[in-house]
Amino acid sequence: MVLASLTPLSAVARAGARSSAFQSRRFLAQVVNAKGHDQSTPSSYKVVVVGGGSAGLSVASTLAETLGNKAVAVVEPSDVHYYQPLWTFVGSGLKTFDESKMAMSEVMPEKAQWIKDSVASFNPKQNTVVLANGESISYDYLVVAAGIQTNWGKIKNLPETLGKNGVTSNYSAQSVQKTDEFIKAFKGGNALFTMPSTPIKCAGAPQKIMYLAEEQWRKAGIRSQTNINYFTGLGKIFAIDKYANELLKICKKRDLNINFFTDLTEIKPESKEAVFNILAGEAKGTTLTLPYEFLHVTPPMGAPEFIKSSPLSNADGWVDVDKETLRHNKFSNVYSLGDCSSLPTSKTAAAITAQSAVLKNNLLGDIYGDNQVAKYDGYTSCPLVTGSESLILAEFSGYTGQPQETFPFDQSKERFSTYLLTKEVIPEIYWKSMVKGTWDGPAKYRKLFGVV
Ligand code: FAD
Ligand code: UQ1
Repeated sequence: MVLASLTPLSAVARAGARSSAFQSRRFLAQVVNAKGHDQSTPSSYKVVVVGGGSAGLSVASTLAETLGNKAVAVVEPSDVHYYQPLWTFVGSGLKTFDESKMAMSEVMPEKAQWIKDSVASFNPKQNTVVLANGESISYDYLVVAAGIQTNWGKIKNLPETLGKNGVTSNYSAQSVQKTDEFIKAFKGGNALFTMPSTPIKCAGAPQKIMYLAEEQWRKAGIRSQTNINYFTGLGKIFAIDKYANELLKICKKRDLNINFFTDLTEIKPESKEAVFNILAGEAKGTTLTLPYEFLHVTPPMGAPEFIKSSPLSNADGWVDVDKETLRHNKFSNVYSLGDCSSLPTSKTAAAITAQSAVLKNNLLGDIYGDNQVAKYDGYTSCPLVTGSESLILAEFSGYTGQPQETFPFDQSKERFSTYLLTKEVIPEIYWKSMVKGTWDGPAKYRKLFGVV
């Protein structure tokens, strides 16, 4: 099937097509294990990976396979691993919640040691991390992949309102199914969708669910009694003009009102009102209060607190890494990728496919004395679902701001093919290949299709 042809060889073998180097790395790995790593001392590892999400698993799988049994530890507190990109489909009833989750024990690499706890703090000068239970774990190399923090409490009354009386969010495992329930129960009135001014994961997701809800309300015959408003704290609907222009046309055609520089600050559950701060223009500094019957909230997000307060963070709280090599700017045996990293591109699982290949190449290069440095080019992607049969597949570099598309057609146009790819094929790639460390993203297909 399609997947077989999309699944590459191991990332290590792929890195520079150095399969003989891979063989010798495996041999060396046994030496590293036998001499450098005492298997009976579980508090010391060749590599410690913090976080067993999309980024952590895609890196840990390859490293554990290459470095051998128990050379790699993954510190991860959760029993469940979520494929969060599916939550747009779950929130609109197009997929079930169960399809978005897997027991952590099922996806954890067999040869890695799963430490089921949280990291509380980092001591990079001592090469140790301290767990929530107080235990110290030491490492030769550290990979930080702890994701982004959703700050529900920064919207007044949101934590206690979420999942009740029409207030929902696809950004939480606890409320995503409520989105589907509330869309289907909606009988008309004001429907509000919000996007904060902070960095978030998948910057397209706050509007994808608006398109899917609008389609359902249109099909249910209640569209004429429904006002749909999108409030973004930012000044654009999408960062890249090629896609933003098409999205604005869709909004106009479907009577979706887009409000820029408006940031949700408070929910008044008794009166069912949402309060916004106006961030720019003549009304700057004032507030706007609107009644709602349906409210989809994307909460403000930021760097996880335990990273922010650590020596690993930059001024904004993200793990401070070089944007090309993914190596920490101060501590050379520390790497980071994914949503918690400082990499200046849009935070998505798609971006991680390219980041993890670079990180693994460079970290294994450190271990084996191989200095063919790989560089990340800022690739990221946002599959913008615009209906239950249509999608705009935005693919671009956050570093150049230019499209970086895989297929030999204009991906800014709505298509059924890219919808099916995103809904049916990419989830298969994720479970069968990405979490196993063997999916390096679509770069090679871009070359195959001659798109460069
Ligand atoms: P995560 O996958 O969030 O994993 C972080 C892990 O770290 C978690 O398992 C967590 O338990 C663990 N952790 C946290 N704190 C600690 C600690 N102190 N110690 C140890 N472990 C810790 N991306 C796309 O590419 N395409 C899409 O269409 C898309 N749509 C999305 C739609 C929605 C609604 C959402 C919510 C996200 C979407 N994304 C999409 C974004 C994508 O899911 C994230 O970018 C991706 O999961 C980031 O991976 P990560 O490993 O950095 O973080
Ligand atoms: C991708 O590789 C990926 O990771 C598995 C995603 O995460 C959910 C994506 O959303 C996208 C778009 C890609 C890119 C893959 C192709 C085939 C364009």
